[in-house]
Amino acid sequence: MSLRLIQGGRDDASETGLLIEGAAEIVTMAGGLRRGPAQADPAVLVAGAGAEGGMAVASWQGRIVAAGTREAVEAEARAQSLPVERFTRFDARGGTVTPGLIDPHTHLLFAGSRENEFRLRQQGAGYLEILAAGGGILSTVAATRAASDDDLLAHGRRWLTEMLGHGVTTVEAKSGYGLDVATELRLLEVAGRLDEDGPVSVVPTFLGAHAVPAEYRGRPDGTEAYVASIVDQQLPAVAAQGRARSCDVFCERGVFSVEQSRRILEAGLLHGLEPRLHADELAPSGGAELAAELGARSADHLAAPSRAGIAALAAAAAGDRPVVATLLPATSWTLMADHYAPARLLIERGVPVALATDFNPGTCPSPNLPLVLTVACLELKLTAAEALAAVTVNAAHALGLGDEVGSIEPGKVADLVVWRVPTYAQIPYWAGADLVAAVVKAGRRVLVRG
Ligand code: IZC
Ligand code: ZN
Repeated sequence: MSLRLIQGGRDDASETGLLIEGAAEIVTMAGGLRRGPAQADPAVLVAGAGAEGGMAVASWQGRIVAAGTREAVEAEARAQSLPVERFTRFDARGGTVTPGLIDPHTHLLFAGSRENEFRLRQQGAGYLEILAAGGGILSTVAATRAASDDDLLAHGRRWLTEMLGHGVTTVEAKSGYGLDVATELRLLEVAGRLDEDGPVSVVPTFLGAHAVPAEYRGRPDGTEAYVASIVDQQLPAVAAQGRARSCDVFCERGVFSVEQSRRILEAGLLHGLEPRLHADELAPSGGAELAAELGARSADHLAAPSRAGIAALAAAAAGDRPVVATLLPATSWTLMADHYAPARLLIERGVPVALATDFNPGTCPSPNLPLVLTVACLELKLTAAEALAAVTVNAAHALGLGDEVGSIEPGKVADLVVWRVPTYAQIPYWAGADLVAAVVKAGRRVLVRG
């Protein structure tokens, strides 16, 4: 492939100032969290007739200075006494510039693969049936426990590089394939090291409550005993380590109950970890209701929420601490589900919607976030603008990073993608295509198509 990965690029002084020019459109996503009708507002700047130099974005020392016509952006930089003549220039060649994409729900770190389940599902096997038989998450846990830190780091680098190639500059990464103190800590440590290495930002989440591990399963009180071990052993160790920002639970009938999930998430809160949930992925399980009750940052999946769950999220959205509904339609697609998350209803009820890959070896073996946009448009009936808001500004809010990333506004981190299409509406349209011309991370070009 002809993409050039510029590793590091950190001490290139010429990139202290960067001016991207010649864009046909700049999707700024300015204006904060999107909900209701605003989900469809990309706050786009379009080159009018006679805008010589097209549309431009400038950044200085990693932060956005201005976006607009090239003339206006240069004038703003000068007004701030910045040496705009010495800025590195990058020609967007009539393409589209968006904020760097944010993937707010992945299980980035694991070992092995599960193509056998792919086949079993074609033959009609259900997700929880495969798990109960010791497959699914449990097979990945066995492989992950056996992997070395170096294996996990190499795996993480491989997939982060691929995500970057699809325009992704920030990725949430859950633990959850260790299910014991030592391996959960290892996974969070590897996620933290990948973040330090860059260029993609990695946000670690603790997911000890992903499944009940094999060693607890034979016991009559196995699930309760495992929940106690999360609360008494895993959470204190995770908090002491300091890598994870939030605590997640797979709250689903047949996995962890609402009551068990509440206990774990409340214990996490006491350790300073924000709650987020796998909610109602397979069946209405009270996950959406619990997310609203706890004021979670996000309720994820929601492929099968109850009416009461949707009402609870709508009520939270009307308040000052909305729960972001992070939908994962590529998972429903992989599971060959007959129902998808009620995205239109959520938007109608004012619930902010984000989208993520759910990248994992079982239910979404794809790291391609733009492809998720395509599935969201076709199956969730989102518009291109709604879908793009869902992987930029709303995804940033789902991770608690809304003040830093997710939009092109003065002062925010300059995470940008230059796309080889003249309008954002083509991003979900060219399904599975390789559309990225360049990626900028904190004002530095980290990927450029040669
Ligand atoms: O490995 O199956 N749903 N967790 C909850 C997953 C899917 C990932 C997996
Ligand atoms: Zn997940």
